[in-house]
Amino acid sequence: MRRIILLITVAALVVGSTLFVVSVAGAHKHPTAKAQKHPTKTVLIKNFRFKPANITIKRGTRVRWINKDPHPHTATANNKRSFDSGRLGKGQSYTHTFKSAGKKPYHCEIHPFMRASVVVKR
Ligand SMILES: [Cu+2]
Repeated sequence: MRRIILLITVAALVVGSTLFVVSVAGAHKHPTAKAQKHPTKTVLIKNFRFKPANITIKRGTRVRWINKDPHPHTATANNKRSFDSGRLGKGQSYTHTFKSAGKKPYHCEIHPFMRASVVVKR
């Protein structure tokens, strides 16, 4: 009887530690690798403004716009082709990865006075 209890205890320890090692390894690998591949910059849309309005980033950077206003907004490239968030409701966000260098002016389609830009460096 004692042997059985001992065996069960050992088995439980082995399974438990294996699960622990796997979960720790998994938790470590994933976000780090992803974050290094595409660093992310956040632009808030608040009080009818893009904050910060002008940002400079490196090529390959992801920009994430988050609408903090209770009103809908968009983040739309002035040329309409490079990127367009579409209508973002309260709390919604849109992400775009900038792959080519240059100055990318953009605005809000609903409130055209809301203007801002992203400068992408090589
Ligand atoms: Cu707007």
